[in-house]
Amino acid sequence: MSDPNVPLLSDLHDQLDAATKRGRAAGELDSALGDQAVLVFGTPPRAASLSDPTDRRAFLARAGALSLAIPGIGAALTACGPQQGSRDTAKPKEHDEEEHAERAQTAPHRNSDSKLDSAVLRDRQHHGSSATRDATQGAQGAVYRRYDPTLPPRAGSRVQLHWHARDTPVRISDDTVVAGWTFEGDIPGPIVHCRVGDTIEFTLTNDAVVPHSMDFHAAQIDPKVAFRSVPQGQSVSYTFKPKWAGVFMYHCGTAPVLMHIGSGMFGAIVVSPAEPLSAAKEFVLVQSEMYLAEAANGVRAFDYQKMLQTTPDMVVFNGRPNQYVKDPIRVKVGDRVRFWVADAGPTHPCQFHVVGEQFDTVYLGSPPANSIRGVQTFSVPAGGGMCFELLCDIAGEFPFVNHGFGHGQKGAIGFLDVEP
Ligand SMILES: [Cu+2]
Repeated sequence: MSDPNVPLLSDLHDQLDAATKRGRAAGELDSALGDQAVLVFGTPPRAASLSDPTDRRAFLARAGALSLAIPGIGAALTACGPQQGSRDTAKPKEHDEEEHAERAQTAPHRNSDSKLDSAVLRDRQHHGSSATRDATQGAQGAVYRRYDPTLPPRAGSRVQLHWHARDTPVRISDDTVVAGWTFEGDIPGPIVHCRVGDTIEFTLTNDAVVPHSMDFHAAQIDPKVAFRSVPQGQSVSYTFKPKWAGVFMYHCGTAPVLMHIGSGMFGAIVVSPAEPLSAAKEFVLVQSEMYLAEAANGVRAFDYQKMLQTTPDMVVFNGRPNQYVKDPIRVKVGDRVRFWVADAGPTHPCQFHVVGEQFDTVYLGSPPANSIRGVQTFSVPAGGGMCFELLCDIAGEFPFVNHGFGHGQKGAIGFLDVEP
């Protein structure tokens, strides 16, 4: 039975509403937020009665502090307006106090990340668009290339990656070229394959005009240092050892993150478990959404305002609409197929399903643990990754789809051809 003294999460909305109607200024709520506040999951302490205004404010403050408590999330949630922008994540800690004072005096929704980071939104010429000079130049000459979904072999226990962030036009279909912000010139960036405990030595050099960064979801590392933004011509390096198996997204974490992921700066790293899984044909699918402006000079830029509206023009696997319809993934009868499915978003999940087949195993977390059996469809959240296995014991052409068909219809579909 529920305890009447314990506030329910479902009441929070009403409480907030009522507080606002009583004239509580947004600024006052904001000023109650502090970096010391901690988000409490589950039921708050019994002493915190929401009927007491003081306790209610403390509770709201704790809940509201989510964006401050998780580095990067603050930037993602609040960085968005053209006039916003303030804090450089690379600044040393001693500046924090004055930054907080400065923040308290200004608009509640200002960007908690870097001035440089938001440059693209303040730039009048490219206001909220990926159409930089390098991203658009030579668009006519951009050649279509199928993105190979095959999981590459593991490179060894020490993986050295030196990647470049660069703007370049990318042809995603016969008639569409996009103004890409990329890792290594493609959308998605390269597939990385390693094993739990391997050492990844990573360097990002920024060749692009806008600052960029790299956030590996497979790393446990201080994001303020490792995932910091670097301006054009500079590099950031860090090393990590993945602790968990799975498929993990990587992405540029520069504010506004929505703009950078939405313009192509993402990809996947597959971390195989220490104990090998059963032999299989392994493929990597990264779903992403595309929000595109009308073509100008033969290239379509990614459009930040459309990203905010969250109705994509295309939803795609590995950066191209319907590419595996035109050129399917081919296996043989008797093969076990393992799909490592990551969802780069930036916003929508992938309800992954194979028509005419069933997954004998889906790993919800780190394989080989956390498996469930006999699954028709499972949702991979934006920013998440999951491992799907099926045994191909029947020949045929099996569509794999995002079964959220409003999105599947926009390009997140392909064929798995099982040949006799
Ligand atoms: Cu970026």
